Amino acid sequence: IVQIEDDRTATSVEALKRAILDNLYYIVGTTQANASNQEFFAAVAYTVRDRILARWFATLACYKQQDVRVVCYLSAEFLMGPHLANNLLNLDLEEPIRQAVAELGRDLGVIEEQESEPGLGNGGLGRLAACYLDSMATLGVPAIGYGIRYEFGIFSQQIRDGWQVELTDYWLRYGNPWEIRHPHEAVEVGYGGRTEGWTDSTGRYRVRWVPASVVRGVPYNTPIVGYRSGIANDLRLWRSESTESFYFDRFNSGDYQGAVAGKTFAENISKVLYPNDEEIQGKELRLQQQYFFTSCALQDMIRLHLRAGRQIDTFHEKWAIQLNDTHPSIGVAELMRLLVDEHGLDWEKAWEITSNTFSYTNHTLLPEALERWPRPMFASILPRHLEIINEINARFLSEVRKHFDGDEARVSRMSIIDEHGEKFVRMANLACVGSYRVNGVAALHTELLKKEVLRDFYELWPEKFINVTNGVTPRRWLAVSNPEQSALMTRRVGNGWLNNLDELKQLEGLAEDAAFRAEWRRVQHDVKVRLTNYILEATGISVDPSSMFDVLVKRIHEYKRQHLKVLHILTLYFRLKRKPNLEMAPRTFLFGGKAAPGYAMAKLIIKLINSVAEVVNTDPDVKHRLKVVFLPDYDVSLGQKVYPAADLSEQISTAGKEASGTGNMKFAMNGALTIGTLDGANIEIRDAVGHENFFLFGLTADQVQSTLAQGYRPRAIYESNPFLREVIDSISSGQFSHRDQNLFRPLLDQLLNSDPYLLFADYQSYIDCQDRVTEIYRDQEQWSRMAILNAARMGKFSSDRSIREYSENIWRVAAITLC
Ligand code: 26V
Repeated sequence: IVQIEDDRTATSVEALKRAILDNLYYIVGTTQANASNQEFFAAVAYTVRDRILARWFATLACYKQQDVRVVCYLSAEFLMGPHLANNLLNLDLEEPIRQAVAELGRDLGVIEEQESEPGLGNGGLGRLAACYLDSMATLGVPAIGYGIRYEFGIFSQQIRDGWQVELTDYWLRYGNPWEIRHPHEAVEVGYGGRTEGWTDSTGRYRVRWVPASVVRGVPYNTPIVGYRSGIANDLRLWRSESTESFYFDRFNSGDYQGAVAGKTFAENISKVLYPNDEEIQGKELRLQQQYFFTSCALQDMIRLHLRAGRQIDTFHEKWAIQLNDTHPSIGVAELMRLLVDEHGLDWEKAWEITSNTFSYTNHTLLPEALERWPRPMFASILPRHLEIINEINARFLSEVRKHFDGDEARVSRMSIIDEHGEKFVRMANLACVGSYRVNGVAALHTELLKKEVLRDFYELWPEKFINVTNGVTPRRWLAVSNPEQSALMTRRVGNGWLNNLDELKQLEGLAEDAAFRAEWRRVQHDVKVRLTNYILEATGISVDPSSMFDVLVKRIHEYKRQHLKVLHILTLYFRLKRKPNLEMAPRTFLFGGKAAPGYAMAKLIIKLINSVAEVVNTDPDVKHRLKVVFLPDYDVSLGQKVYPAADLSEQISTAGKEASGTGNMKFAMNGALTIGTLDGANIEIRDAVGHENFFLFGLTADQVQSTLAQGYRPRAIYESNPFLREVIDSISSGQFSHRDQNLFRPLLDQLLNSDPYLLFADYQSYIDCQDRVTEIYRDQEQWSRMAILNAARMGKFSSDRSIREYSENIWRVAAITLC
């Protein structure tokens, strides 16, 4: 290795200035005087990337040399958020870059704001994948993230007349300085066609798949830098492109125009991320996407495996594949196809390899979110895979029959093919059968998987099931997003918490230190002023930074119960209407989140929030004691602004519905107090921070079940609770919809007649709990004590802990240090 301190590696302020100007001129193609902030951002990003490349190559060389098992995290979504600030922190380049940028006449904060975030995910699941990449690079876990380089990420959201409007997210408009395209590592992926038998030279019967069309997958690599670990792992996202011979038969018959039309099909596959929508179920393009990136990933691993001089039959010793939900679970059949059809292994050996390679993480208990593909559609897109799945299924079901003699009802429930009426391929069943570990994402969630959703599989293979509670990275979610509080904590306990979050335990004692509490509140106030300015700019609404910031940000879904929060706001509103001089500490209610474009009820909830905001914010009787704000276009960047400023974190899903939640962790780490149900990871957060430092309300998951089983009648609750009645009646009277009594009818009818998420059952408990919140908030000293204890006790919820558990209990990989 040639060691040269040059403009691409040196980190003195002078060298960084030269490097930025050099990149601005020769790569971006502009001059310092003419460069927009956007162009300047690109030059800074290239300057940082240059300083990553050496570690990137060293990391790969080191993995090769130590011959380690590599984790491949397969995920249809990676919700990375902007890279620059995070890379600067992890590389310890923040101060020299800040100074270099300043000396070139620009402000680093302004430059960072130029980066358009890669929104290649919907929410929790995609953001979890991003936190896990950060932790793997920090801990030195050899890892590759595999996914799709969508040209359009999650839509961006505008609010017009209170309604959500979706716009496309063309995040690549100004280019992407972080990625490097590797066309020489492209692979081919087939679709459709037929299968045929043949006999190989040893006389063995083999099957070959003759696809009708083939697309090319081209990898784009983005470095994932660990926090001061010297390590940079790879995120490999695949773009679909057309091959020269997309429609073989059309080329052969001279139909050049028709053949070129195939480009559209190929280029469509990586075009756009699907929003979590009821309507994805059964969409051909979605299955084509899933197969596309999964096949690309597996071919890439096999290529790397063989290139390292290894035999194919040791594949499972060197690769651990984590399936992030069922989206990549077609990989079980694809690896079998590659091993049996392409590499000539016999079925038993191939199955031993496959079933010792995959593990599956489940992320949802909602039955409507479990993936199933209509069998005819599956057969037309992946005919060979259906044959393979049938063979896997036949062998599996005979094992089930052996184990549970004669229990045909169980056999039919466990079958990978749903044989009732219209037939389906059940992807969760395929994932369970093909994996050596299956995990849920919080203790309650894993218990419910074992008891309900995957009960049959648990009874057959109890040893496969394990819990790994989610975590979030304290680098992005504390250090990058909340520099003020981070600095305060570091002044008191040093900076060891950045890669050992348990060290914040040392703050516990300071909860009793009045001077520290005062400092804590000063910092919190500054952070709230920062958000206040943003809110004014983004919405035109001015809020009071000394009011309580009560925040509910997450995807809009009925089970998350944003509308329960609305019932609370209106309850307070009518108290003020009855007694305009009532003493009430001012509260600012902040909402944010996207509704799936096809999810009418979620969109109506957004309209309801905005309609209530319009009335409450302008009512002179309220005298600014209540402010309701819907922040448009909630994404990672906005999350980074919101979590630090929150006083109260709303985690109010119906118990038993939220698999884990991860926003709950981001809030508490930043010192917000939680009001929440016993759902998902809330339960573990409450145990960690202390029951006395958490506002608990609502039915338990068991009580939810029994309430529904006993014939739940929400209308009876409405009739017997005058406050609830007043709120519901006011909405139906048109008080918030310019007298239109029909606008919110679908929502109200559902609540009164079925209320599947039990808002009415939890209403009074929620209101009473909110009144306790109000009471405690009046005592700022007490509130600060509780906030400090929350922040101090969140060590368990660092994604570093989660990744250690995956490494030890599932992947059996050892972290390495650089050689
Ligand atoms: C998918 C779908 C698809 C069709 C119908 C509506 C619907 C609703 C939800 C989903 C969820 C997809 C999986 C997901 O994002 N799960 C989230 O994963 C997080 C990370 O483990 C976890 O914290 C959240 O609780 C969980 O909802």
